[in-house]
Amino acid sequence: MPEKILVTAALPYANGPLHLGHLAGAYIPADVYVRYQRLKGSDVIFICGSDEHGVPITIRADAERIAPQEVVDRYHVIMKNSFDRLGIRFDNYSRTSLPLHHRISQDFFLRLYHKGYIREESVRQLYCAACRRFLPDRYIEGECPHCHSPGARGDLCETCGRWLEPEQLINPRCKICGATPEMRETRHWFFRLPEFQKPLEEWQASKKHWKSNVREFSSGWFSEGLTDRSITRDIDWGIPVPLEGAAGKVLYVWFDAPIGYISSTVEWSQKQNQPELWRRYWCDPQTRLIHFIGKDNIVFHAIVWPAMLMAHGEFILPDNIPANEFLTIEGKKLSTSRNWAVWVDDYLAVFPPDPLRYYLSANAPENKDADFAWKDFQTHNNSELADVLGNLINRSLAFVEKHFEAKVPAAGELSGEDRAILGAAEQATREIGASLEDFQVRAAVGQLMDLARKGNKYFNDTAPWTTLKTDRSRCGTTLNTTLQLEAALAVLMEPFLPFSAERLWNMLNLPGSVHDRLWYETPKLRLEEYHPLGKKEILFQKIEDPIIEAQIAKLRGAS
Ligand code: B3M
Ligand code: ZN
Repeated sequence: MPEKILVTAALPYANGPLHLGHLAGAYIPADVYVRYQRLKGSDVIFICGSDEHGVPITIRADAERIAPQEVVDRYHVIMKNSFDRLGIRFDNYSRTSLPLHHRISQDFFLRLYHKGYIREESVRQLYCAACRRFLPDRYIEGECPHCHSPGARGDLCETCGRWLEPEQLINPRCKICGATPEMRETRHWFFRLPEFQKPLEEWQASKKHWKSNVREFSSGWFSEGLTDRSITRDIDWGIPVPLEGAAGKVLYVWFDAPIGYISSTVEWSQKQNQPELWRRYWCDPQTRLIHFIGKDNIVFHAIVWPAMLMAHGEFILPDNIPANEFLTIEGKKLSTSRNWAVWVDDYLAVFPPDPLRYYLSANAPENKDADFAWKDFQTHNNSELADVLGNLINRSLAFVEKHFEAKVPAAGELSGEDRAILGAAEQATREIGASLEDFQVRAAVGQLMDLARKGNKYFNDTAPWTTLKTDRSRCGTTLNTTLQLEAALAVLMEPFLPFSAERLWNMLNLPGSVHDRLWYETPKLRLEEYHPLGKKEILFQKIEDPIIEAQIAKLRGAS
């Protein structure tokens, strides 16, 4: 039985286009992992969607003086399109403003409510009399009580990184109109998180295989002691609280967003005309549920959401939460408000997707923050993709075209070197697989490039341009072996470089699509003798200095 795996990537807020920080944190590693699992023949589905509620959306709508629905309609389409163009291939990309998601979230809330895990309480909250509304945390700004820097938000001080309650701010101000807000009484609903502290701790104790950032983060929360979490808000954009007398209250976005993983899976089943299919994943303890996220989402995925799932009782818990650290841009913290960011669509207007996928894999912020630098991107493209992988393919195919009528030469008896390089491909198949099973995309892509390096060394050492004149059969054997290696490389590069893998597949004139191959059959993949090759193309173009300099100037000019 193939392994059943349900992979999710954090639902991005539909309040702006995608940037490279998004990609490096969650989407590239998730897509690489899923593509590998598909090749492995696992029963895997990849689920995502736009997060369309919450203050991030209303802030953008207010800034543009348009309705929140217009904001999410616009960015949902933009993001979905960027994902497509990057080859991030979800099985379903949904959106949380769908009625289906509203209903599922309300049912989830009610089930917890009826089980006694949600309580109501009157609380005092900052209210802006000028705007005539209660102010969500992010609508309040003031001086941080800890480090005294100005401009701390009601939920967080970005300078010292401390979590805040709005009433702790010194000199709080309404972010919309600048007025000083006042305390008023309002009612909210709270999730009894402390009831799950013990089961959560026990559950996490069994997760020794999790990354240390997630485990350390959680144990910090556990030792401070979990507290009830408010799960409703006084804003007019969101999912209405499904209770009598709760008019004007909506579910807190972090309550409904993770439920989006379920509703997106339900939507996927409906699209397959098998409306109950989603249960095969969500309700089967054999399914491994894997959430790819950035580190700022750890508490919600490792603590609050599993507790919600425990409280609900019908669904599986996450098996793993590979959380990545942050991506800085040219050495500085990425900031969308200061426009210190590289936007995916701007990138795609100039470059193909694969070099970016490659660079963000080779330089993934797995265990510590990583930096995106345009020069470094250029170096990776030129001296690895073009000079190593591309060069091996290009010069061997050119050779076969010129001297063997573009047909796979017959292989004579294999030499030790021939067997060694084919053995290296077999070993790389296992090693890359093992790294990806362990969510180590960076190591995996390194192993891929090592294999290509070995291929070049093999080609140099066996010097077919010499044997061409001295021993044509040996020369043919070398080229045959090189082409077998390249067929293997096409499969092994597919998770990272899906577009180039398919092009290489076609250049080798192999049947069907590389996406339909099986990973562990890669070493057995054989090009027949005299098999005609397809049309040769340059797989990776070098990037010239002026192109990169223009990107750097653009980034600096825009900020
Ligand atoms: N939208 C935050 C973010 O984009 C949030 C993730 C939700 S995952 C359920 O970083
Ligand atoms: Zn502070």
